Amino acid sequence: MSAEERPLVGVGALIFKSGTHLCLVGRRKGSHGSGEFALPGGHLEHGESFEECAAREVLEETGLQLDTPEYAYAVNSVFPDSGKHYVTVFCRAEVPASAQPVNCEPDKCEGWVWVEYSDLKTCQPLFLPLAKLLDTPFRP
Ligand code: 8DG
Ligand code: MG
Ligand code: MG
Repeated sequence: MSAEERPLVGVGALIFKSGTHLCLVGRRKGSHGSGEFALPGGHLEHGESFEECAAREVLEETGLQLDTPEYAYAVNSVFPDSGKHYVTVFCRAEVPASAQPVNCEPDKCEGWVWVEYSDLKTCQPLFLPLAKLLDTPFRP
């Protein structure tokens, strides 16, 4: 196995509207999993903590500032089509109920919507790491 084939680390952000279990999801565009619903997130960069990565990706993708993202859960995914292997670390954070997400990267996402965590299964098709998270015991 070459270094390129080794698993990559992805970070997904569970952003909850304060005092609710509404979290932010969007349909992916222009990359693997195009058309699938995923959380804001991206690759962990060299030297970054999970929480720093979550805050950076969320700011880049939604314009929202996360005060204190916290580790929530991790899943292991091998994408059947591409063979890509990701370890995904999910971090959670709350934003004020008045927070307005912006679709800052419209080439990568069709737009952000608030969905009740327990209804995320109805956002089909789901990006594999998110589908895996919903099958774990994690609950907000
Ligand atoms: P980057 O490559 O600039 O770091 O990030 P990006 O441009 O935001 O790419 P991305 O496709 O959103 O994220 C990079 C990879 O992270 C993605 O191909 C697979 C992995 N990833 C997970 N879980 C999640 C998730 O929940 N959301 C997102 N957006 N990516 C995830 O493993
Ligand atoms: Mg992303
Ligand atoms: Mg990104």
